[in-house]
Parts: sequence; C-alpha cells; structure tokens
Amino acid sequence: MLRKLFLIGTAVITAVLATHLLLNTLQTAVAAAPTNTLVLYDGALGGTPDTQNFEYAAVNPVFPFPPAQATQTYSPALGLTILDTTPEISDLAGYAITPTLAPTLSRQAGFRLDFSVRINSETHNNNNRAGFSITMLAEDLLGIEIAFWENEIWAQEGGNPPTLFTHAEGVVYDTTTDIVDYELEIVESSYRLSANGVPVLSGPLRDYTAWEPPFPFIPDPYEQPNLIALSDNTSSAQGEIWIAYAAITTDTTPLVNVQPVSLTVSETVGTAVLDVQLSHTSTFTVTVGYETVAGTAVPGTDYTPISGTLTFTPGVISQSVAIPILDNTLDEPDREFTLTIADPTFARLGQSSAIITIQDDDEIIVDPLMEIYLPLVVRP
Ligand SMILES: [Ca+2]
Ligand SMILES: [Ca+2]
Ligand SMILES: [Ca+2]
Ligand SMILES: [Ca+2]
Repeated sequence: MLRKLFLIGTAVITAVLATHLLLNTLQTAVAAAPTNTLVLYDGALGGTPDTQNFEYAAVNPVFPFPPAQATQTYSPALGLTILDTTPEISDLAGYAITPTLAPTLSRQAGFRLDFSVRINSETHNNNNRAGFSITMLAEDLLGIEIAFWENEIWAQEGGNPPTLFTHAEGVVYDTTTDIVDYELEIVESSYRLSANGVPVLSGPLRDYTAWEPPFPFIPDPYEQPNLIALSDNTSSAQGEIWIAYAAITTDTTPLVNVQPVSLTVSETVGTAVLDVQLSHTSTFTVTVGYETVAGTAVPGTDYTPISGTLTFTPGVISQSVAIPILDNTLDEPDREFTLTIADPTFARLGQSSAIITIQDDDEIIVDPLMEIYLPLVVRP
C-alpha cells in the first residue's frame, strides 16, 4: 500500500511528517553554467546534492513511522555522494530539484538530464520496483520513470492500475562496474536514454497521474510539473547509489533552417538547390515538411512545384531541396516564388522560408532589316 512515496513538496511533507524527514533548507546555487544548462549537482565541487540545487528527504513510511536509517554521505576521495538505503528496505530517500529552480520542461523544445551514477548495490523484493529511480516529468506531467537494477535498466509503465508502475521496456545493462554518464532526453512524446554516449533504451512517455498518495495529506509527485528526482522511492527495494553529477538542459531540439534566405538563379539554371539544415544533430529522427509557394513566378510555367518531407536520421545535419526551373524564350521580368518548411518533428522551426528569384535571359532581337523588308513581304 505504501509502495511509493515521494520526495517533493517538502514544505508540505515537512509540516505533516516533520519528525520523519531530514530536510536541508539552505540551497546554494552552483557555479555559472551554459545558458540553457543548469547544473543540479557536481560532486567535484564538494558536498551532498542538497548543498547545491537539490532537496533531500528520507522517510520510513511504515507505521509507526520510525526514523529513516538511510544516509547520504559525501566522499571527498571519490568526489561524489553515496546514497545508502540498504539499512532499511522500507526507507525512501533521495533528491528532487529545488522547485523554485526548476526550469520549464517543454516537450516540444526538448530537455535532457545528464547524470553520472554508479549502482554499487541494489536489491528488490518486487519485480516492479527498484532501489534507484530517475523520474522526470514535463510541464504537462507527461514523462518517464527509469528504474535501475544492478543488471537492468527499465521503464515504469504508466496509465491506470493494475499496469501502472509495472515493469515495462528494459535493457540488460551492468550498472555496477563504474560511474556511468547517462543522458535521458525527452522530446515530444518519446524518451531516449544513452549510457556513456551509446543509446540503450527508448520508448513512449508515460502518464503517471493516476497514482494517488496513500494518505490525502501526502503530495502527489506525479502531479508536480517540471519534476526531476533521483531516489529510492519504494519500500520494496534498496540500494547503495553513487551520485557524481546531474544537470538539466532545456531546448535540446535543433532548429531547422532553410538556407540561403534568398537565392537568385537564371531561368536556364535547370534546378535551384537550397539546403535545409539542423542547428545541431539530433539523437532522434527529425522530419520537416516542405513545399513551394507561388509568387509572381507561376508553378508549371516558371518552375515545377514540389512538396514533400525531409528526414534527418540521427547524425544527419543537412539535406538539399532541388526545384526544377523552367526555361522559355519570352522576354519577361524577373519572377519569384517561395520555398517554405513546416510541421517539424523532434525539431523547432528557425528560418522557415526562402525566396527564389528567377532571372530572365531572353531578349527580343529586333533585326533592323526586318523593319524594311517585312512590309515588302506582307504587301502585295
Ligand atoms: Ca495522481
Ligand atoms: Ca527503499
Ligand atoms: Ca530563356
Ligand atoms: Ca524568359
């Protein structure tokens, strides 16, 4: 029944379970980070995560609520924090991002949690539980909870009971041998986890909001927007977890741009070639639609209209679009039309249109002799 309790809304929890929670109320921002990256914990800087941008809580939720025996210990020699919930399996303990520091986690813009962790030991008495979990929820509460065992990393199922919080997709992985640099990225309706730069697990985001706290006075973490938590959040598992680093980066999806913004070609050119480029490569497959839009240039007369979808597999950063330009022999003004891109997936629109100007190359050649003998020809 008390299978999952959580570590957020600490003010509320404190008021209710003050004697059972260890809270650090002083938060210290860490050193300046890149513009869209917030370092939540860097063990190299010293101290436990709650001395940086996390809050810590530990609780034994089993009546009569004895003090939690879980510990967090900073190891100067290792430069990391050891979270140990092995003394009492029913203890819950771990970290959640300080709510006032949480950035908006937009699925459309994408976001990624980088974390460096070693599962030194983990045991569980329930196939659907793990002694260490990463929980990350977007602003709209869709997200993913990733469970860590010694020999497997797997996703918690969402939806409604009885499938809610059951063992979903997973990958065999040895989490125990060393610190592993993980990246958990969420874009649109998907998550992707990589370990030391290698993709290991991916799947759809889940909705965990159907979970309800066992007591009405306990806040529901799965209703907490922009949640990032690293914890043993179950009474059915325990572990010793080494936590070295965690950082959240927002706006991870690339911008997709048409280049150049304007292009002038002769009507004899054959094809006008433009590039559609990503601002950086993606670990997801990016798609974007494109089409030509008539201006003073007439489709079918001045150019052949085209439309379609470009696909950028992971690692691909640029694609060409070739538009047939139609030649003629008419002396005419320059004409223009537009190439537009729209409806990107796993990317955001940047420069979304380019103007193509078709230059005329024809002149009417007036033969002065024709003016003289033409009348002679047509008149009897
Ligand atoms: Ca709920
Ligand atoms: Ca536990
Ligand atoms: Ca021509
Ligand atoms: Ca012409």
